[in-house]
Amino acid sequence: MIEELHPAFQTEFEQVLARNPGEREFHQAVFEVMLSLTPIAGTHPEYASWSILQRVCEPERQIIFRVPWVDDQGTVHINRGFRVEFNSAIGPYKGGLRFHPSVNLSIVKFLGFEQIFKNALTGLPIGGGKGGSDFDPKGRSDLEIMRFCQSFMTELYRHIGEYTDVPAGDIGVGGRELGYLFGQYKRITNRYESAVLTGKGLPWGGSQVRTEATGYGTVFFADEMLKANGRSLEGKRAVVSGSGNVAIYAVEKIHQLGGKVIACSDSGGYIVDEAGLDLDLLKEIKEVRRGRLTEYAEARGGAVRHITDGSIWDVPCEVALPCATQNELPEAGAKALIANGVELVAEGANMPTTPDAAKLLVQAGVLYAPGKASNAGGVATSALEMQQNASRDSWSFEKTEARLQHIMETIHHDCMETADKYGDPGNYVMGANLGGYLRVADAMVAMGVI
Ligand code: NDP
Ligand code: 2IT
Repeated sequence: MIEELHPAFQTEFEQVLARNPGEREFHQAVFEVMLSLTPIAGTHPEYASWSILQRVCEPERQIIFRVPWVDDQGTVHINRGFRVEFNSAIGPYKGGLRFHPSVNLSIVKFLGFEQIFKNALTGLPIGGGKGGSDFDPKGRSDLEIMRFCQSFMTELYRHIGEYTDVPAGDIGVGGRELGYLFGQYKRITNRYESAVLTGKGLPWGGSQVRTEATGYGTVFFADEMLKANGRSLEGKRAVVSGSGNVAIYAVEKIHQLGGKVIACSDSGGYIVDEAGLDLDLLKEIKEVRRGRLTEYAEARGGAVRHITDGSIWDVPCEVALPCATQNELPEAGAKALIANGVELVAEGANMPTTPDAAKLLVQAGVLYAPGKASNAGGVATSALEMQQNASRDSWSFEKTEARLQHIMETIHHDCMETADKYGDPGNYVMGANLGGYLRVADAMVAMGVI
């Protein structure tokens, strides 16, 4: 694996392996970025002399804390909380909180590392960070969720702030959780510091379009990729994995742009609805009832298949958007997609495609966008929420969506331009990683060794 890297970066990668043993996802994320730096190996002596790459790979601060809470039966539970403040060269740390039993330091670090470059690509002044907990919200009552969020914030509050670190949602953290988190922050600090968190509800400092932003942004990006190749979403069959926040609004925007989404999934399996997903039903089940996709199949009767074995990537489609979680699209999935004639894969999730799968897609000529570029609409709209909070303003849905679309078009343009300039036209992975890296590295050089 390491031989694929330019010799100039091999020692750095070996150091990352040695300093962060066992952190598989973090290694994967670092490797992908280092691979994309090949065209600048040896071209920026100031990066080498300031040890930019080594510093980028070492978080500025890592916080791990105990989160005790009491369930409805009076039993005490102990979870682990994380916040990795990775890089603040271009702005306060910014990135979501994930509540999922699989959360560990490696996962938080891979997410925080990717966030650095994603946030730089938005063109907005936000650094990179990520956090979360191994807490499992499934099956918990509202009161249990509230008590957990309050306990989590009782430690986190001392580390965050409008000018320091601004968390938001991610898997398992949405409007409900952010409400409890913001309430506890406000109570402890006695400050109505709106821009300390994003993804807030509209009546208390939230932004229009933030709920929709990641899914919409991913589809705007996919649309740009198709347009750049003389194609469009009109009439395309699409498959979207996941059925959470990102997936639901990716489905909505695909339908608005004339495509048809025929399959989505949750951790219990996937559904195929050849008529096109019924979005109202999906929202009712997932956003209101917090239910399972089996309920969708039950409600639609025999017309819909719920499949618990096999893979959603076996469903033939032209457009595939992985919007669930990391490494959910493996080599076998890529092979199935290619065999069925997929034209485009754009990542709504973070690092959903394994390195082997990504290689196959690119070799097969599939248009392939990494999450850093294609899912940046969520965090970009978070930065727009911070702007509105700072100016005590609130923008219309139309204005905010137009800003989001423009940002996604600009990211697409910048990725293309970087890939062209560095000799690999059409390579969105290289364009995103290298483009984001150069912005952060130049800021780090300007600020000296800190
Ligand atoms: P949600 O919690 O709203 O939804 C997650 C969805 O993915 C659910 O359908 C869930 O199924 C499924 N899922 C999660 N983990 C697994 C797993 N291990 N195996 C199978 N299915 C799984 O999260 P989001 O929609 O917010 O996030 C989805 C992805 O998008 C993540 O990778 C996140 O990092 C990324 N992202 C999110 C942004 C945002 O603004 N929210 C911004 C940019 C990226 P189930 O309910 O059964 O667990
Ligand atoms: O992965 C991501 O970009 C997010 N979960 C959103 C982060 C944010 O701060 O809005």
